[in-house]
Amino acid sequence: DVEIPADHPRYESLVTRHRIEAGIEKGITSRQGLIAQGRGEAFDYLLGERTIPSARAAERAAAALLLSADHPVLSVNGNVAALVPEEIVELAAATEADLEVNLFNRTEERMERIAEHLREHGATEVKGLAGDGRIPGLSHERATVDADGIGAADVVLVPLEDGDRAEALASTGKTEIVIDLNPGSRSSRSAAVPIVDNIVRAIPNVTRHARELSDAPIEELQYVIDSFDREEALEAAETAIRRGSFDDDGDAEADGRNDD
Ligand code: PTJ
Repeated sequence: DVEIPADHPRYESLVTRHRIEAGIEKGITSRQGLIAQGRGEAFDYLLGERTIPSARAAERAAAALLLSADHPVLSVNGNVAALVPEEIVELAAATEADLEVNLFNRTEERMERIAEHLREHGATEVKGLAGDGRIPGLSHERATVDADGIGAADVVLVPLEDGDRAEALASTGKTEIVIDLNPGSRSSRSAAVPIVDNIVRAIPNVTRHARELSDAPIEELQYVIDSFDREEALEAAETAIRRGSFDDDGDAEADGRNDD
């Protein structure tokens, strides 16, 4: 194992990267997951590796949506399982949502390993292995879902999703919450609630909001949902990326983020 000194200026980012590597070694993350992580890191760096205010609002709206749903489902892929296994199980418990393993590159082996990994982190029931439902408009493997999971859901959280699938899922009329650091991705653009934040920060934040809102009346949940403006949030994220971590001269801020 690589030892990462806790005082390294980019500690969080290096730990996250290492978790993806470990996920590949364990057979839960795909090699494409590494590429996806690299892309995410670049956006996160430009965002200043922090939760911007518009993402915080999206995270609160996501919590309210999950709490007010009849059948919420949290979709788990190879990157999610590697990065936030315990945290996603906690979010499912806090919002009474189903967990469903749903892979872009579906193999039975990886499906089973991820389900097992989630159980090791406290999940009692993990859906996805039945694969008896389909998302319309997608070719074979990528369309597969559980009929009584994502197939029957009214609200679905899809973190780090491929754009094609995010669009197809949104067009089924389900309310889609996406976590994606790229505000310009088709996934972010097709979501009712796009959360432009690193999943390692986003999931615990949504859980915290869900706990805060757990006793709230439905009117208050609806108010939180209605006051969230997706266009405004996407624009705020894009603006933050364009100028966030650079000063007026175009130099990176001297805060250590450039050290590696
Ligand atoms: O495990 P599988 O087979 O389901 O495959 C999962 C991946 C992620 C490989 C697959 O869905 C894929 O290829 O996704 P994309 O098209 O690379 O999209 C992933 C998006 O997530 C990109 O826009 C990244 O910027 C973003 N992203 C990557 N890492 C993070 C992230 N967003 C938030 N937090 C991250 N840590």
